Amino acid sequence: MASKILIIGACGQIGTELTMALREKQGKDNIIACDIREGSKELMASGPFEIADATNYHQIEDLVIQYDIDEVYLMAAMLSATAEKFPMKGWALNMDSLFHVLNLAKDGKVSKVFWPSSIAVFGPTTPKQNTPQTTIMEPTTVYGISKQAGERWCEYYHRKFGVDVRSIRYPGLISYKTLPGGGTTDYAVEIYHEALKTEKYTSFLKEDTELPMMFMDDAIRATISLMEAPAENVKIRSSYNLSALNFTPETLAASIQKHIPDFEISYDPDFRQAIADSWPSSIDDSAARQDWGWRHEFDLEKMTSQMLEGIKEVHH
Ligand code: AKB
Repeated sequence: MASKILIIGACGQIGTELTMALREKQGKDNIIACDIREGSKELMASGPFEIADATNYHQIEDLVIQYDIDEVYLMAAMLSATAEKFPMKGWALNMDSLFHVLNLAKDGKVSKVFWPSSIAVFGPTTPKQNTPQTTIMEPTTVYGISKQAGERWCEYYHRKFGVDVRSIRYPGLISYKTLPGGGTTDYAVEIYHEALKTEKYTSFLKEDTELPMMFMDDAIRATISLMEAPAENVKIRSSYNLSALNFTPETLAASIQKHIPDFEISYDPDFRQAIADSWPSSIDDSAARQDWGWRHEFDLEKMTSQMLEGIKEVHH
């Protein structure tokens, strides 16, 4: 029998596509989507949806009982740029929601948990190129501190209580179906929309700021394959490094210019530059490749073609 899955934060950038992909794979009635507000028309029409606040333990527990949930994907979070503006709110959302889900698993109410971490767990003292799985981690953002603490708690709950929790340190995620909100890597999505709309974009990061990135299809495939991996293959219970591409605003603009020759980029860095400067430029993900067979499929050229086509189809 297919597992019953609850996706918390189902209307966000990752949640929307994860919900659709899992519904396609496991049947729409086995995937219960919830969020604090309604999402895209496509998501709302695709299967069961409930309004719930990730920081309210009882609301989440009620859904787990009502739908007899086996697995929870906790995708609700406040991202890096917004959390710098609302530190206490960011900390509360990111940590409270995680404890609720870990405690449900510890008490035997759900059997498996997915929780997303991020490259934001790293900081300025971390080796910047090909950042190892295990290395110095001194994050300097509220979001990064919450993700690093979250990783420690995931590993603790696994070691101490046997909780089957699995996690990925996502790089910046590029998608066309749902916009990201409040992240430092969001420029790499906005740029495609503006290229199609006005043939111009002003980047809030400098031209040579290199960051690890990934196309959403790869991220969804990675997430589902980590969750499907036999438990004994999941050797890391904090969070796995995951990598696909690394690029700068300048290289991204050049890949768009191959399709839209008149596209122009300019630069006006803001507070997000300091956040980006504290993160790695590239990531060593050999543990994920070895333990559960991770391979990325999208390179920069393939992603740019797909993004431009996808945005035209969905938004124009
Ligand atoms: C952000 O920019 O905050 C996120 C992330 C890298 O976790 N996209």
